[in-house]
Amino acid sequence: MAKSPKVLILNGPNLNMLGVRETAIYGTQTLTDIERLCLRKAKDVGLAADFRQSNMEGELVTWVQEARIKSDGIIINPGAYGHTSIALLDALRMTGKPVIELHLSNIHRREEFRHHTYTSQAATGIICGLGAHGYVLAVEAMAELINKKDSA
Ligand code: CA2
Repeated sequence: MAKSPKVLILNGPNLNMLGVRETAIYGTQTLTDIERLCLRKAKDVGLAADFRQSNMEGELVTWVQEARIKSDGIIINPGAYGHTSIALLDALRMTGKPVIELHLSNIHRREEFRHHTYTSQAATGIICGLGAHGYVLAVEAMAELINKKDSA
């Protein structure tokens, strides 16, 4: 049987604190709850998911670099690094893989400094404001992007 295509799901700084504080903005689900949702949906749509979180920019950059060889697509909630990290943008651009950027909150309805994200310049598509469900939608969309590429 052929191996399932692989999606790397990355989470940036402070997302390990989900469900603990600021639940009015980010919801009550923990990152572990979200991981479970993603793994279940990935299985449904025939993807193998690798779900990770880091508070360190360099570690995220290294994981994105590795995805060039190890993964077929990347879903990333870059957290605040989305607003600041040209390094992450450069790494995402280098992958040549479909990239979905995702934010739990609607960053455009929040403080002005959250309206711009560098990383979105490398994204095939962006989801924001749909809470944890955004991750499920992103996995579904990623399966379509990968399958479309395979049949092209
Ligand atoms: O809405 C999102 O998913 C964000 O990427 C979350 C980031 C924020 O900096 C972005 O602007 C939008 C924050 C990560 C979560 O931070 C927490 C802080 C306290 C308690 C729980 C999470």
